[in-house]
Amino acid sequence: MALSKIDGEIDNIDQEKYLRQATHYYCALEKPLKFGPAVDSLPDLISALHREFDANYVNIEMVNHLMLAYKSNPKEWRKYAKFDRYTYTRNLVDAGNGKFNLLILCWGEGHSSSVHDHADSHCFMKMLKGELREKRYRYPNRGGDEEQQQQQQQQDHQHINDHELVEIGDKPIPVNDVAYINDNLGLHRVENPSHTDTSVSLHLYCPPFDMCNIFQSNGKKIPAKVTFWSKYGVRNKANEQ
Ligand code: CSS
Ligand code: FE2
Repeated sequence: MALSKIDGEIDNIDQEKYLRQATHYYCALEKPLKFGPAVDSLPDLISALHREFDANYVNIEMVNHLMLAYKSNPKEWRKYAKFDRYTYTRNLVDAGNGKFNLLILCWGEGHSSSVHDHADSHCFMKMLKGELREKRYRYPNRGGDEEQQQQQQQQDHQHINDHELVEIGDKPIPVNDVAYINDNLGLHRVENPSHTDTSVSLHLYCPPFDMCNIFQSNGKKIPAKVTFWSKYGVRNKANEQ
């Protein structure tokens, strides 16, 4: 299991490189750590995250533990859960002193994201209500380490067009589970498969980002700005950050 370090002293490029390397082999924990702190409410979770991010390094396993240890209570998160008829919404719950963003995402019936990356940040996604399905894809043409080059060679050998998105996973995320992804692990597309029920998820991104990339099925990468639908329970009418 990898530990990841976020250190203000290293510049952004080093940090990006560090995040890619440090989290390449990371597998999310399925159960909370045996001796990790208890989390009894959403305010508790937010305080514990602030304590965790106070240090100039961050323990990704501990963040995963905290997200898993919180058990969804709609009374606590309802005020952040604001839906739109046409698209999923991103609602800021806490800006984490600039070190992380905690968001509640609200997915109407059948809503989905584009295929996207996470700007070299860590992404934790915890289900609060309903269902979400996550499809993963290999990050197309990501230069880099030996293993990726080997994968690329295998695909070339199998005559897989390296420009097309290659699906590498498809799974449902049940309520209270936590999914983890970073750009090393690939891209994803998230969908509420239900046509009768909404879903709600809690996302932690560290470091925070306001741009990511979305991908067409031919692998073409398009930069996209991400915006907040509401902040701290208050609707952002301009739909801007
Ligand atoms: N990354 C997407 C949601 S799926 S993790 C977003 O922040 O909008
Ligand atoms: Fe995502």
